[in-house]
Amino acid sequence: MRIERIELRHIKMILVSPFVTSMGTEYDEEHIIVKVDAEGVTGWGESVAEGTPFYSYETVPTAWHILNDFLIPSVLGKDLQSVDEAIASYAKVRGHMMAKAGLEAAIWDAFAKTKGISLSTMLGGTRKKIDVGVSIGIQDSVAGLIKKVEGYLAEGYKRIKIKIAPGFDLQFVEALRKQFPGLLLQVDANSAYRLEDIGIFKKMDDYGLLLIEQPLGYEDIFDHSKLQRELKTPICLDESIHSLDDTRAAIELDSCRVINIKPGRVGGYTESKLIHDYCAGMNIPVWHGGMLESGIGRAGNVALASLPNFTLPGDLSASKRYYKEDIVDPEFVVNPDGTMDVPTKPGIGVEVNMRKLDDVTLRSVAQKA
Ligand code: OSB
Ligand code: MG
Repeated sequence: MRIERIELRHIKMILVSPFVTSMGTEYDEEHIIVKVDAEGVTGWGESVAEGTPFYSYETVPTAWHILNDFLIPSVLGKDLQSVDEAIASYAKVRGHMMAKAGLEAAIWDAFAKTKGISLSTMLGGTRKKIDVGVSIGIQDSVAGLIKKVEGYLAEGYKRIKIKIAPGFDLQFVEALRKQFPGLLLQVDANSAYRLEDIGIFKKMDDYGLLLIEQPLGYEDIFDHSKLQRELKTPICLDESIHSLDDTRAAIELDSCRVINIKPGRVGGYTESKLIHDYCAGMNIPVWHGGMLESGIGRAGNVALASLPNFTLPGDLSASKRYYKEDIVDPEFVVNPDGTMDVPTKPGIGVEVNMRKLDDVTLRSVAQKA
């Protein structure tokens, strides 16, 4: 498959409501859309580097630079036989996982379309529907949170995740558990605590949470092992995991008992699959995280989440939970039973709506072979 042209688009989409976490408040989401043209097929990917370096050191400008100056030139004009060959051509670039994942996703899509199969099939997916949950930002009040949760449960969502931060934690967990005794509930701290805060987690340990996501440092594996040792509730790592090697370290040290897989954080679907397979062999459940993607990124993520060891519901919610209008047709919806359909058409299986994509594009650049 000869790579003839690659286009980048810096997009900005306004969230339906501000997303508040321990890292700050997001009103909109900036990402990069990657479009690869290759012998009559078009592959689409989304790089989830954000406008700010608060979740990850990568930002839209750093990912744009790495894509434009290093990754794209390494694959442009090549007649690629496989996704692995594309990855090998830029393997000497260190880090910048979100930049790499955006390009890799577009190449996966183009290959799947060339073969006429869905991305789910090409990745080894085994499910036609996946279980989905919703990630809720920090709310002003307990009453407000309960109302939000009621709304999402009525839409079918199978699992609720709430963001926590010091001072905005136990009261919310306690209130939700009281109101919804059987609720599948988990929390995400985005690295807002230190090991000295163990007392808070010991209290949280009694509320039957599915997991506690990334309580400590965003690169830490060691202190999490000390915390996990003191808790019944599984710790799940997000920010600290950038590769299969990080995953092995975290599992072998018992730093966590669940892994959140985000392709953007680990450099793409290929590394995600390696982590998925390793965890399957170690009896470690995985689930698919989210980065408030547009429908382009979401489509590939839903395909990845159809692999067998994604046994916990993902942060893969309906398009309308994030944006008034998505940039793909059809938009992603949640079925009343809390599942989402895995697209079956070739590649990512949804059409990019060019008019809507143009509306959210701030700037673009293209390179031709
Ligand atoms: O930590 O999982 C996270 C969004 C942006 C950055 C980090 C995170 C999140 C979410 C949202 O929790 C998940 C979603 O896309 O629904
Ligand atoms: Mg997280």
